[in-house]
Amino acid sequence: MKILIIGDVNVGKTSLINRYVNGQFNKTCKTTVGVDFSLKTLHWSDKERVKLHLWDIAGQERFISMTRVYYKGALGCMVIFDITDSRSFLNCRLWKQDLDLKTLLPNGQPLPCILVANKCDLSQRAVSADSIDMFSKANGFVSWVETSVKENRNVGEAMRRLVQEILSGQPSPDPVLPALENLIIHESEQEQPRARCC
Ligand SMILES: Nc1nc2c(ncn2[C@@H]2O[C@H](COP(=O)(O)OP(=O)(O)OP(=O)(O)O)[C@@H](O)[C@H]2O)c(=O)[nH]1
Ligand SMILES: [Mg+2]
Repeated sequence: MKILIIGDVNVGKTSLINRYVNGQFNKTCKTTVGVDFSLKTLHWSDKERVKLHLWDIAGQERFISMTRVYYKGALGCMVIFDITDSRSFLNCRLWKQDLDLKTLLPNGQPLPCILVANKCDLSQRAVSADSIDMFSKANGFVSWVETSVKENRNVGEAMRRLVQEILSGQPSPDPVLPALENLIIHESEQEQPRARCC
């Protein structure tokens, strides 16, 4: 399942992925150039796993018009901002517009997209919960969540919520959509170790 992580420069996209995938946080993180990829297997339930392909798109990429290529085939998206930086918050509208302009699910619906208010460990907040709530509804986000990648608050919850939205996507007569079901790997279907020959 391909998931996009987008938002302005310095909001914490790479840090969030690093926390989610490796359980680590670095105070100094190099700015991303282009795009990075990470893989994570999410244990969805006792018997089901979901393989996540996380695409970490550099904040600068909104100006470079390569995003259409990066967005291709994605099933969900996180748009992240820094809660101490109101410009990064307002720019989430531009990210969402860019996404909606260039992507559609196989059933013709827009991609489920969650708004993530990061760095909530910092005291100098520039955006209130009420404005985030209004903004989230006005711009068609499925929901929003406050995170601190630094203190590991709500990172896993945000991803789970997004995956839940993706998996509960509207049923459609489109023959491509049943493929959504195939995103879940049942434990009993795990690859058995193969007898090696030669
Ligand atoms: N206090 C605090 N700092 C954070 C948090 N998340 C990330 N940071 C810091 O924010 C800075 C930028 O983080 P990155 O993950 O590189 O940001 P990015 O969104 O990937 O930026 P680009 O790759 O340039 O688009 C780094 O110094 C991180 O350590 C957080 O939750 N709290
Ligand atoms: Mg980055």
